[in-house]
Amino acid sequence: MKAAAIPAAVRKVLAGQPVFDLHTHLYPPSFGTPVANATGPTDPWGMMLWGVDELVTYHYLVAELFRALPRGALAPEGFWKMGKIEQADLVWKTLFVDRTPVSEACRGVLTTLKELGLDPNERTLARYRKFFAAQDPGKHIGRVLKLAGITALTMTNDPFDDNERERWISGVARGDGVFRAVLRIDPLLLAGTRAAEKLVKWGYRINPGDEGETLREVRRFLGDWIDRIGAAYVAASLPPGFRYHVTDDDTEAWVGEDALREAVLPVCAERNIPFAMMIGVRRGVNPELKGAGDMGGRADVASVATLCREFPHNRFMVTMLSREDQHELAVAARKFPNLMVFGCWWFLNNPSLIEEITRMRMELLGTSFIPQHSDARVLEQVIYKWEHSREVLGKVMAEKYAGLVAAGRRVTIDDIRADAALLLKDNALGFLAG
Ligand code: HDL
Ligand code: ZN
Repeated sequence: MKAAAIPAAVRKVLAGQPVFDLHTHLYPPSFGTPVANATGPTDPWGMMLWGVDELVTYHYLVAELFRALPRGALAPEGFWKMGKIEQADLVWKTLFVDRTPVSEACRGVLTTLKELGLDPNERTLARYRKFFAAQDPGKHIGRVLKLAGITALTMTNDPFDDNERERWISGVARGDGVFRAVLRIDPLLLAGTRAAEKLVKWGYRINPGDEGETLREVRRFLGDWIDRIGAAYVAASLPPGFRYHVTDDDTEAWVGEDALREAVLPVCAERNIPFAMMIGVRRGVNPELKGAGDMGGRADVASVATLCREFPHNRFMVTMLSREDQHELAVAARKFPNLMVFGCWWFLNNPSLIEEITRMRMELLGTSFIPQHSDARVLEQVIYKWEHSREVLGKVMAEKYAGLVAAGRRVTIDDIRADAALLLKDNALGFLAG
């Protein structure tokens, strides 16, 4: 292929390459939807978030709202007391009308509206609301996933969340071939006492006086839920202070170390599924902002390396929140084939950082990494998150192919197709399969 033809070929191949979205907070209609719509009643705690009011009140935009409002004009608690419609109207006016929506989260809403055939220049949400109110959730999901080019994705399924747990226990919630389940276990590692109280309530024998029995019961709990939901993998988000150093002078024993070593990793190995660690989140630095109140911090890549070395029969998927940790993590992945680096997580999911990180990863790891996940919380976000990421990935791939041509290596359309399939789907599916 002529070098000049490569960029366009890459763009075309990526646009047509189906994606497996490795981490989202999306759910099918069986999990309930809080929006009154053409086909169903409202379910106030429904988990399938979709439509323009959810898009516009995404917690990324809530954080940006409070930076744009005049200081003192509205306290967060006043915002939380508003209804969803009122909140969305305020966000739209403040960030999209009174100001130029140049942030990535704002641009994302506009890309999504455009791809759905709506005019992103409306001064109010009225026309958008009319469009979404006329959609049937099931059909709308199909259309949105097609626009995003997603053939399957994983949910985030947290048995410690009573709302979600009840939906599984009652049998209404279920994963399927498109919405794959993932067992999310943060409280087990981060809030052992609270988790133990819940496990006892659910019938697991947690006995502070008998660690062996307790760990056996934690393993039983994990196995029960992996089987109940058909988990593709087990996941936890971890703070910057997460450490795992199995050394004689280990002075940095970390809260969840026993549960991790004696329960989570043995069960994942036994079930032949990966454990995903999303490391570096500092929760609630501004609790007034609720879901918008988290930030990140530098974490410890040596702990990831120790786990990969100490548990060669486990597979680890790792994403880290700090830009400064990305290079060290990619180097760690060079040392351990049982370590799969994935995504540009949360505050890294911006074009400038996706480009920097993807370029660095491709230079160190070739095509043996998973460049992106959407982390979408609202259904339609996958449209922009994947459109924007494909654009950046394509730019980096074309640049690397140009380097190959300069080195005398021919690049064919089959090369591009094979690489796109690995990066957007097959690396993830292959790592999940074992
Ligand atoms: O813990 C997580 O899974 C994070 O992705 C959080 O959900 C975060 O709030 C988020 O939405 N990131 O995009
Ligand atoms: Zn997430």
